[in-house]
Amino acid sequence: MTDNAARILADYQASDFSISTINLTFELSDTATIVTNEMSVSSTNNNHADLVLNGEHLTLVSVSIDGVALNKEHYELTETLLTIPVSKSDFSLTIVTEINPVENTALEGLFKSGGAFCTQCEAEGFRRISYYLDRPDVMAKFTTKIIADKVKYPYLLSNGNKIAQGDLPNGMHFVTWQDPFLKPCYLFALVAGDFDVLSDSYKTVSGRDVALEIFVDRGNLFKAHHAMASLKKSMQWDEETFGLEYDLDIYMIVAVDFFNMGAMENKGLNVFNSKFVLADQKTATDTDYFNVEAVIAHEYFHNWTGNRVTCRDWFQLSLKEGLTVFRDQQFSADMHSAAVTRIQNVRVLRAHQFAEDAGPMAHPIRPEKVVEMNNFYTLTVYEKGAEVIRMIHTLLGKDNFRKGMDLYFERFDGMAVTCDDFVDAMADASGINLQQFKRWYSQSGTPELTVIEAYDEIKQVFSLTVKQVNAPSKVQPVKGNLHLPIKIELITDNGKAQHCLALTESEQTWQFKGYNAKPIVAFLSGFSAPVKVNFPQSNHELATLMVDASDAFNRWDAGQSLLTGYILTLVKESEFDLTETLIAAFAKILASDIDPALKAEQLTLPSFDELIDKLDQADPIALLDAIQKVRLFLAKGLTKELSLSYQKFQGQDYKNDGQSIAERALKNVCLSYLTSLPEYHELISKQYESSDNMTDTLAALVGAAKIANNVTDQLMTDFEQQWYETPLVMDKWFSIQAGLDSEKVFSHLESLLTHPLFTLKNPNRARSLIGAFAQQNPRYFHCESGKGYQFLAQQIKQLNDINPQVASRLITPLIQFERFDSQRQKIIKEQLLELAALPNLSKDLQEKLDATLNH
Ligand code: B3K
Ligand code: ZN
Repeated sequence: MTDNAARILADYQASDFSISTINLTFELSDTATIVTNEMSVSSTNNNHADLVLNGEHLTLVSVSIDGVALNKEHYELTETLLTIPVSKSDFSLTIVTEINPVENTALEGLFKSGGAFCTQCEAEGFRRISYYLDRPDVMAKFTTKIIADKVKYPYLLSNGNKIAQGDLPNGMHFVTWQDPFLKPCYLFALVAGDFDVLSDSYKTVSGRDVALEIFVDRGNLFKAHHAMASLKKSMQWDEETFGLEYDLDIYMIVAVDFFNMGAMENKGLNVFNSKFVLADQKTATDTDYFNVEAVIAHEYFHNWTGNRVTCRDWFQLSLKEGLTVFRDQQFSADMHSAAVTRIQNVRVLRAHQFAEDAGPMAHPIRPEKVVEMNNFYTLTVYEKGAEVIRMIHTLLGKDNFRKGMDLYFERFDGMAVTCDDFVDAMADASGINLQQFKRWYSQSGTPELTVIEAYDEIKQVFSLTVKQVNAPSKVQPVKGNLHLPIKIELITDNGKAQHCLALTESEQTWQFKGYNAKPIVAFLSGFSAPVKVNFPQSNHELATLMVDASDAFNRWDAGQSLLTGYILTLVKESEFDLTETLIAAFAKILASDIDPALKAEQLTLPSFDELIDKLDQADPIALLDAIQKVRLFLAKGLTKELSLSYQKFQGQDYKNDGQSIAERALKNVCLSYLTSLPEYHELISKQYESSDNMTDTLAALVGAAKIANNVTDQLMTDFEQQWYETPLVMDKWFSIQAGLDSEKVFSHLESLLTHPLFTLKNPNRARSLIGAFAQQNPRYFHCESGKGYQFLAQQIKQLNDINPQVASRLITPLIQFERFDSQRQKIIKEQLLELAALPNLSKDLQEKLDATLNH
């Protein structure tokens, strides 16, 4: 089996060996850390198999069994495996390895982030620390001793409880930690460094005191309070909502600047990207505050959904991720506006998950074939996975869902299980049959629904027919019908009626009696299923729904459909007249007294990514021009109203409560419309200069990047000088420059690559420039010359050697090239072929390029 061979779900076999305890000793050093790993190993069957341990980028120092050293003839060593023939069924195995944290730019295993040592083991990073059975169904009790220089590394942290500590000769010290819970190695963590610590405590519902500690870089303590408050809210919410209590005496969070993703739920010791911990008025936007709270909650919720009950194998990743995303979404909905939270979830799904599900890397939420597991931490597994859990919640109802969760923990606490186990617990607890529903786990692609209305005036019967199509793909040529809940509302002059329809067949018709006029249908209330809907409703009906539908998602969605209709027509017909219906509908919204945050969502145009999904092989520039026309049309038609709303909320003192956040959101949407008109450009520098918070400052700068004139340069220079020493804010600065709406962006990009603060080695920084350009500057990323694509491909080439995970994420817009016109497809394909020919192509990129080029 070669390294790049795919692993297949159907090939799963239980391990021939178990490991009951593992004692790790780390002698930390920048370039030569020594890891001593003593394991108690037992055979689980009579297969008499060799013990095959995973290990990568390790220097093996020694191996011994029951204290007897093995020499080289006694084992076989390759770049990825250590194979040891064994004759006993129970034995102690000690392996000593040497690793080089400083050279580890992939940021998997043990690495250095600034001055601190830290680890990232999920999915398969532990094998870069020591030889081990690196799979989630092998669960052991971990004891970890860390030895390091006392001055440089005063804090030595690992999972569980501290059981010993002391000083050692030569200025060294040690701390020993023991985690009483069995866990797979992907949940192992170690951190060593010098930090400021924010300490607090939480009394659980049963009265236990839990110490809470947040570790941040020195000088950043004042930015950790929001994270701490978020943690406490999460702990309380999980007790109240699911009866789930924290289980150790201490919960630690460490913020680091070098991190591949958002955060990691290691047992008792979460490691976080500092982006999702640090927040204060001056440096964090309202969105940053929201995200810090959501990610803190997400990782905390993993303690039960992920850690106490974990995955049998990595194909089951959505067991913990889909469920935990659903839980964090529910939490955010309870903490803030449920409607706005839901709308934002749907935007992400439509803009990005649908594209993934239609592209070359499409996979079911439970993938069946994986080359590099890190490639499967996707919007599909996470966000669509959460939608699947949400549908179970809708089909069962809240109370039955809770019963299902209780049964799930009763059956599986302390175990490594499958998605089927979860769904079975839900079905058994509720008595609701979920057999057909399980297809959501094995089928990829976004289902498409077509809705047909019929009204019989004589019988006074309204009927609604819904068809579902699950289009075949190369990998899945035959797909079955799915079981999905469709919530609707029928609206007439006499009233409104809500229904929840269960669609299970390819076509079903529902009849509603006693209608003396045809009702207007609000379809898919709350976005009750992750589907595309083809339901031609008239502009008049949509305008009515925008105001009259009971469900906020439906009201918002009707507005989005109306706007989408106009924009897509404009893509085809450049001289199409925009009607007053649009102006009237949006004027009504602006004048209404609904939550300003919801207004902001209603006024926000569907994004480029959401729209391109509705076109076939589109010219991206034609789409952008159409969006711009509608934006200008609304700005001109609603100037007075926009300006009134803007003035109403501009210039207030900063407050961090829901109402103020909502008002800022609305104000800044108004700003972005108004500043598409030259006579309002001056608002940009005015707002920038008077701002007392990052939300308003950034909104002004985004506006500046759109107008791209000398004011832009001035503001950018000012901002750079002010924030040069603050990495997370400088990330924003890089992103805004990457979004410059001018041909000049290319020369800017080139000079930013050589900016003293730029480095591809820091994932946040790499993403802030390269990712932001590819995702937030469609006009120049997709420019006809192909320069944008070339720029991205060049950077991916370098990242391939530095950090394959980051490279593999950034390649997404290129592999989805079939969405664009044939000329662009050709240029992108050339870039992909060049990348595929790289001499040291990582398996992360290789898997995606194979799927794309053989699509
Ligand atoms: N479980 C981690 C993600 C690990 C990603 C590995 N490439 C964070 C989370 O989902 O909570
Ligand atoms: Zn997660």
